[in-house]
Amino acid sequence: MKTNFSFLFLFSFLLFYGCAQVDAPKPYGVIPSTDQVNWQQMEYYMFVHFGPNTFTNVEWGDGKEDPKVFNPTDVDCRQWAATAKAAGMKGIIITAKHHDGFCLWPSKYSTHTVRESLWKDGKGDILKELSEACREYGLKFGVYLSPWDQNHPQYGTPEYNQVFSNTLDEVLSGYGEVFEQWFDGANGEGKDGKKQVYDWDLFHNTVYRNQPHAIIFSDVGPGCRWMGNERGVAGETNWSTLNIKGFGPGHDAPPVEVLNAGVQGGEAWVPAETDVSIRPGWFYSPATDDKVKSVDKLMDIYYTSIGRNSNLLLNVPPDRRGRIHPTDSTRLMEFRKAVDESFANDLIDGANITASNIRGNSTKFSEANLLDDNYDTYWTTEDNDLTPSLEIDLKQKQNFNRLLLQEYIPLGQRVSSFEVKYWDDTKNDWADLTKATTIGYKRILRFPTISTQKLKVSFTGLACPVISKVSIYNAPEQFSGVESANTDLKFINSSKWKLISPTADLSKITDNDNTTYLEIDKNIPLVVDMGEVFKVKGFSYVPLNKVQSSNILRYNIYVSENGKDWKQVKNNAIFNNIANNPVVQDITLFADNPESVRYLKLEPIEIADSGNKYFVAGIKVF
Ligand code: FUL
Repeated sequence: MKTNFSFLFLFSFLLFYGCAQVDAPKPYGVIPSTDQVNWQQMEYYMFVHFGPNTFTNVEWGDGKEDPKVFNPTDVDCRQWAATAKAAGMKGIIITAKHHDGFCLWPSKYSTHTVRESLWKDGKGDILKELSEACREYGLKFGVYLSPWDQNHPQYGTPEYNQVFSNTLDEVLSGYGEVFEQWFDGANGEGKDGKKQVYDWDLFHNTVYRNQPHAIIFSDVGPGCRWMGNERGVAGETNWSTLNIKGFGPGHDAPPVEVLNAGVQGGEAWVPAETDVSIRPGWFYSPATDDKVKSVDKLMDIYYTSIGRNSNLLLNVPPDRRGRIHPTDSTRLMEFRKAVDESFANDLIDGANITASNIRGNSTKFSEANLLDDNYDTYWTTEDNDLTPSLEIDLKQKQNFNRLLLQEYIPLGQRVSSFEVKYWDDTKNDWADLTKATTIGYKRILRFPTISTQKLKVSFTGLACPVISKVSIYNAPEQFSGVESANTDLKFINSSKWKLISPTADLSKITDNDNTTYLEIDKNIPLVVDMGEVFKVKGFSYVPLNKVQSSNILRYNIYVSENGKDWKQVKNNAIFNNIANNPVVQDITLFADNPESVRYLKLEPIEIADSGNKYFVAGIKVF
């Protein structure tokens, strides 16, 4: 009896001592701050674009709008918060001030605010109502503030930086905790064409002085980064690290391809955030009521954002009442249901996992940690084992089509690639299933449904992999999701069209294929002859679907009945936000009284990438 007891004691001591002796791996490269880890775990939150543009059908107001255009009839920020909560989101970021300079709170540093509007007789404050609603619903509150301000009289002078810093100070001290400060890098002209050199150090200091835990978003962080497009597609390879020295937001940002993929071994931890709108534009317009993204499209975005090591900031713009439109809220609930159903049942529960190596053979780092729901426990290996693998035995044949992996990012992003094989009964051997590059905080792979009992995941790390979670799901099959075309517009048949200028193949812009396009010299206008006179309301310009490429930014439009006498109907007009969001631009020329038109001339003035050529992937006339 006595001997047994001592033996047990010795055994427990050795076991404990043995475990305690094995140290965790050292962090690899740069690592996230605790605030960045907490932020990454939010995964999904709402963007709200609201302001004068909600009422004027434009994406970028020019700051000359009468503040009285902002006149929502029934603002209900609690409805926004309730919707976000029910959608499974963790917070809301609001456009407190967009490029038109209009402040959604009664700022003492501006005369272009809700105070000057008719809403609540000028006594309202959207930031107050929304921050309170977020607290009530247990959501985090964040703010978007555009340094570019086309209204402020001091924009373009050295004094403006202090004005903007005061404005920030006001917002960040007046409404409780702010989890994210969203800085739009856009830096256009202000009144009288004045340009501004932003004082980012001043702005950042103001944020951290007021909100030490806030994550600062910009093209280059420092808290998190823009991932390079507004389509919702983060890089298949997506490092949370980036080289930032010598770069800045806006004009000074690294190329979009770099933002999309991050930089392996980059000098700072600046994880990706995917900002994308549930509608084609960022602001509400009745014209997009029938263009709310489908559940399939949203699911696709889920996989290309959250499933690719990025947070998802989904924009849901309130309508002219100041409420989330029923179509959008219904879609959000359907989307949540689709996500919940896809990830309801983790088939790995109860599986046997055998690792090729366990660090110090310690239970502290064993495969069992992959199965629990504690992010802070993980499986890892000896330092020198950069290519370990996991064999997963599901104990019986299962059907599945998704694999989810999570690295424990407090020790850095370490996995550079991984391969997945399945056990093929018919061949009695392992067969290739899929492979990918980075994992990061979360990676979800989709593949056609497979039926097998065993799976093998082989990693290649820059340092020994540190994996917190592996999950396997059989999600209902998804479509890739294509946005529906605008069915409202009646387009003129192009079979009799001729291209007057340039001399080129017309079919490239009439074939409804957005991947075929013309590349035209900037000084040559696009002139189309429709073959006969039609009553015309407007036209659609289909840009090439590639961010910051040679799409037309500013343009003139002329129309003619005979090809000799031209009438200018647009002068120095702008395809708003086309650099970052190159979606089809439907432009109304004659809203109420369609005019007789046979010839259309599109004359580019400025190209989105400032180049000398421009792209046209399609032209339609309605
Ligand atoms: C861009 C802006 O120009 C758009 O209007 C929108 O606010 C988007 C989120 O950021 O840079």
